[in-house]
Amino acid sequence: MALERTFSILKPDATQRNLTGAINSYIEKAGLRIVAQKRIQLTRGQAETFYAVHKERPFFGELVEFMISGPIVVQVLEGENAVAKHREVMGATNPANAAEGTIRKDFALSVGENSAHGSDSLENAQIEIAQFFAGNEIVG
Ligand code: DAT
Ligand code: MG
Repeated sequence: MALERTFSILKPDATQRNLTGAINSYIEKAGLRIVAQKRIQLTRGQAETFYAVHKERPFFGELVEFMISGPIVVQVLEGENAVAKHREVMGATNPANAAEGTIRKDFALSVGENSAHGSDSLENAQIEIAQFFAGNEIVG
């Protein structure tokens, strides 16, 4: 087991429905510590850069529009196996496929408006964290 940090977003559907505290409680109950957190409004450019890996996908335009449709909360989560643990507590991308008791099962509205983002690898976690946080903003 390794102490890791991963990058998390509470998406616009979560801030709009005032669910940030409820989702944070799932994160903390999973044993992850929120070691950095801020509420921001993404610019279109930031959203396009963040999701650049999906730019050829048919849903890219819709994804960017959604991500800039309201405030988001960006976070750094720390814990043992944080990347995999956070993916597990988020549940599957499509809430219809998400396991019971996961964030997306309990809160997501659709595959697009699915309440949460989590890094998919330690390497991507480091890249994503660096896009939104300076080192001195993360206090473990
Ligand atoms: P995840 O967020 O679980 O890592 P992903 O990286 O495959 O999933 O996709 C990024 C986001 O894009 C996802 O959270 C929601 C949106 N998305 C993915 N597949 C989609 C689809 N088929 N239709 C609409 N939006 C989709
Ligand atoms: Mg992904």
